[in-house]
Amino acid sequence: MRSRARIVLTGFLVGGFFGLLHLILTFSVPSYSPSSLLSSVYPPALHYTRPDHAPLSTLPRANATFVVLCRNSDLAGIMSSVQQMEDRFNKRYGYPWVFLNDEPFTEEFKTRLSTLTDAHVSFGTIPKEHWVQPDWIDEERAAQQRKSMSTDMLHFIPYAGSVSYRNMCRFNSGFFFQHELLQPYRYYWRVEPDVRYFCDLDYDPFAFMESNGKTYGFTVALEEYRWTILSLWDTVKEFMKESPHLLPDNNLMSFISDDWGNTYNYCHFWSNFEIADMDFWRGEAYTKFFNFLDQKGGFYYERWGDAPVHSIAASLFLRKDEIHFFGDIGYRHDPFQMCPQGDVWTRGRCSCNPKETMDVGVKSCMAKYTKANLTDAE
Ligand SMILES: Nc1nc2c(ncn2[C@@H]2O[C@H](COP(=O)(O)OP(=O)(O)OP(=O)(O)O)[C@@H](O)[C@H]2O)c(=O)[nH]1
Ligand SMILES: *[C@@H]1O[C@H](CO)[C@@H](O)[C@H](O)[C@H]1NC(C)=O
Ligand SMILES: [Mg+2]
Repeated sequence: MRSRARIVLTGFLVGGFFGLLHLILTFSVPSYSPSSLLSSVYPPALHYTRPDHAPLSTLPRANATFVVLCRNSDLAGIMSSVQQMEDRFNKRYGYPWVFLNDEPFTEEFKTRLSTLTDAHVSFGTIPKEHWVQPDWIDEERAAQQRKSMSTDMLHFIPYAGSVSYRNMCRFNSGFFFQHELLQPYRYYWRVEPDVRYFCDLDYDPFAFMESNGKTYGFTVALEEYRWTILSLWDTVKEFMKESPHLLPDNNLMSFISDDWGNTYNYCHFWSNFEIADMDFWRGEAYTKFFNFLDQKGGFYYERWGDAPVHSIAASLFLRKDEIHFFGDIGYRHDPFQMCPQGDVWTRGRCSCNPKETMDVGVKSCMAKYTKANLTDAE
C-alpha cells in the first residue's frame, strides 16, 4: 500500500511538473515566437540549407521559368502551390523559379521556398517605378473613383477600394516581363498562392509552346466583372483605329466581341494561370498597346485587370493558332476550376471533380472560344 501510494504521489508530482511546464510555455511567454522557441528545441541539423549545386534535371529544357508575384504574407499559400507544381511536373524537369515582390522577401520566405525545389530559385524586388501609382495620375480623381466603386451598392466590385490591387494589375499588365530576373527567359508559367494543380503532367508544356509556335496558353476562360473596365473597350477601339496594321486577319476577335469589334463581350482568359511567351509582351504591338492604355489612366481611375488587358491583346494581335487551351492541366483558383474531361482526365490521374469545370456554365467563355477558334477569318 505504501509503495503504491508513493507511485501515485510521484505520478502527481511528475505530471504536475510537466503540466506546469506546459502552462508556462503556453501562457507565460506572451510574445511566443515559433522560430526562436523551435530553434532551442530542435538540433541545428534540421535547419535546412540548400546545397550550392543542387542536382538539376539533365533533360533539355526550354528557355522558360516559373514566375510568382507575391507578398511575404502569402508564404503558406505559395508554398502549397509550389509544392504541387514540383510534385505534378517540375521535379522531373527542374525549371527555375523567380519570385517577385514590391518589398524585399524575408529570410524565412527565401529559405522555405528554396527547400521545396532542387531547381534554381531567385528572389527579386520590384523597382518603385514599375509598381507605384505614377505622378501623372490625378490622385483626387482616382480616390473619388475608388470611393464610388467601393460604395456601389448595385454591383459587387472586388478590390474596388484598393490601390495596391491596382498597382498589382498594372504591374502584371506592363512590367513583370521587364524585371531583370526575367530577362534571361522567354516563356513563363505564372503561379499564384493557394491554387490547385489536379493532374500529373507527363510532357513539358514549355517545349510544347516552343515547338508548336504557341504564344499564349490558358486553362480558364470566363467573363470579367464589367464594372471594373467601363471605358476599356472604347480605349481599345481608339487604339485599333490608330494602329490597324498590328492586327492579323485570322486573330481571335470573335472570342472577345460578338459584333465584329463594336462592343466587348467581357470574355477573357483567367490570367492567374498563364503559360506564355514574354517576347510577345516585349514586342512592338503590345508595348504600344500597353502604353496607350496606361496613359488613359484606367488602371487607377477604373480598375482594369491584367486578365482582360492580356486577353484582349492576345485576341487582337496574335493569330488564333498561336493561342492554346491547356485542356489537360487541371487547375483551380477559387472560386473556379477547369477539370480535364474524358481520357485526358485518366491519363493525368486528375483528382478534381470532372463535373465542376469552367468549360461549361453561364459565366464560361469556352463555347465562344471553341467557336471563334474554328471559324475562319471573314
Ligand atoms: N508583392 C505583392 N504581391 C501582390 C500584391 N497584391 C497582390 N499580389 C499578388 O498578385 C497576385 C494576384 O493577387 P490576388 O490577391 O491573388 O488577386 P486575385 O487572384 O484577383 O484575387 P483572389 O486570389 O481571389 O484574392 C497574387 O499572386 C498575389 O500574391 C501586393 O500588394 N504585393
Ligand atoms: C532566352 O530568351 C530570352 C528572351 O527572348 C533571350 O534574350 C535569351 O537570349 C534566350 N536564351 C537562350 C539561351 O536562348
Ligand atoms: Mg489570386
